[in-house]
Amino acid sequence: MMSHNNQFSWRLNTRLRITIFLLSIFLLLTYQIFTVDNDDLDKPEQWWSNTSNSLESIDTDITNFTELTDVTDTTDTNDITDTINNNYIGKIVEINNDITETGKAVDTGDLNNTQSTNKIDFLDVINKVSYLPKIQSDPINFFETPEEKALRESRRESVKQGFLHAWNGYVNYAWGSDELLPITNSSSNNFNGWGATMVDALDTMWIMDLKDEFKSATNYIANVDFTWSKNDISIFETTIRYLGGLLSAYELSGDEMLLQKAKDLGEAMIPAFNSPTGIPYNTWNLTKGLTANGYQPYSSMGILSQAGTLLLEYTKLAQLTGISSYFDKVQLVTDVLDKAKKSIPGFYPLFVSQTSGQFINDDINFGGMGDSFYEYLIKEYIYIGGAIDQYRRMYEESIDSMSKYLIKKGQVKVYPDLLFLGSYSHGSFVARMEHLACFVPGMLAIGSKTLDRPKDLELAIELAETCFWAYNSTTTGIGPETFSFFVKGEPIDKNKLKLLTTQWNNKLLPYGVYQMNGNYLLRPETIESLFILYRVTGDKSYQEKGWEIWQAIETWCKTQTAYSGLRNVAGPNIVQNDNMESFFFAETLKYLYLLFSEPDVISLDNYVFNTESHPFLRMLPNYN
Ligand code: DMJ
Repeated sequence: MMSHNNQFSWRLNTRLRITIFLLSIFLLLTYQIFTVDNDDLDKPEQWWSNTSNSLESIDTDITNFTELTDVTDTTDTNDITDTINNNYIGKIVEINNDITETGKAVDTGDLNNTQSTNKIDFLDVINKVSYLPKIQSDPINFFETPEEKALRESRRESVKQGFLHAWNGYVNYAWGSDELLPITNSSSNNFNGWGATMVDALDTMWIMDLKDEFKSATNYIANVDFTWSKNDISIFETTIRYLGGLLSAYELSGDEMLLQKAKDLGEAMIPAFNSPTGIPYNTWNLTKGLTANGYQPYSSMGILSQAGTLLLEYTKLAQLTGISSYFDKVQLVTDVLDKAKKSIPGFYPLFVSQTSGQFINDDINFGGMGDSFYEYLIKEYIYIGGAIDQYRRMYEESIDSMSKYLIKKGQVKVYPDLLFLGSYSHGSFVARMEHLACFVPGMLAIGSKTLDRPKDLELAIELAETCFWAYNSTTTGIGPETFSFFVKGEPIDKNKLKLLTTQWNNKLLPYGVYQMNGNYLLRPETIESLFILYRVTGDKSYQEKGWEIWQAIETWCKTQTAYSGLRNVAGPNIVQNDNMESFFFAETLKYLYLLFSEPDVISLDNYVFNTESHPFLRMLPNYN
């Protein structure tokens, strides 16, 4: 036992440590808030490049209104469709037992209690696949003159060269690691060190006809063991980046090794679904999870987007392997979320208990933690050719509520009708929009065509305008991670307004915005929506917008060896963050490349993209 004196000095010590810690945070924040740097605007900088001003360099006179949040956070393949569908239809069999066995070491309660009563049979799903209305605009709308064609192709080539620049940086300095740190030319391993960039980039390389690069990557991947993990892995990130990447690269190339790896990985993650309700744990240790002693995941609080964004990947795995229980796992998650109590129809709160299957809070967001759950409702419906009506119903309810409660006009002088997508917390509207939410216009557009909801397309076009406007309203031409806006009719404090107007005029903040998190993580969402709207409407102005964004990325994010995210998208001194997410290869560059490709390259009428932009072939009716 600890003596009284020891206890006392231990407490004193702890208090002293806490005081020192709080004092350092206070000093650091004071330093950030009161220091201003006026370097020139010419080129991006590395935030640590000058140790004496590294902190102030991310601050400008917008500091008072800017959150300083950390950065933590062709081949024509159409003919492959039939081959794949024909190959696997015969193999659909029930082997549920094998799969639940794997997770038996984990104490997860009585799973039978929560199994869906009206279990949907995967064979039945396959038999009910039907043709859905076309998503892409009539080919005639894509007509171009020879000059327009030449321009488009030169832009596409520019994106391809950008990809090669980034890829070569990865090959030279980070080969085999998850991601390249593009300024220090070192690497990071936040995704279990399986080579996240390599897997995420595979299908983009195939689409760009970079077959040599594709081959060297698959040679490496052939020796990666996807069945173990050093630490806990994120089930969501592993599914969307690795599993999605392997599956789509397999569908495009037909390389059986990739399907085998996808199966290894998909199977290895199955125990994470063995919670009392079937809602997967957010993180899982593949190795410890299989030991006899079992493994206790640290969180019993499921995150909506993480639980709901495994649907496409596991349904595709079921289709390609013939193991229908992969589908059962994810269908059960949908059923639990569908049945859980909600205060507003179609609004699914961000946290859900894996034990009770009920929602924990009432926060609603189409940005972080909510986003891809909604995206997958309509995408699963499209992928399975409308075979399960539940997905249409859930999606339509959500979009109706989103349109009713979360869309507001802002106070942007030159665009008085600009619409913003906010969120909902504790019963009130939150006037804050996220870059992540800029996938919504694309989602609305595909939903509008599929389900004949013309109003959704109008909203999609307006919201895409807002997302592009946010890019266009900063000194770099790149949009912020999040921003808080004034809602139409809301009074603005006169003193604040004076200061804000100066910042708005200098593009330090977008007009009508009073606070922003100026990080840019090389995110794709705005470009994704521009690409989808181009394919849905044939309107070439989306290509112009995408090109402007690509030029801004070239100017501000390019480094000697690759591309880097930014710590601020506005200000006199732009600072790079030495990070290149694997989704830059999977999504940002792919969507840009496709925006400048012929419309039948990865047509939205044949493919559905997973949330990491990995194209999956849609199921076709009567293929057996
Ligand atoms: C990607 O990993 C996926 O698009 C995910 O759904 C959301 N965030 C990133 C890209 O920003």
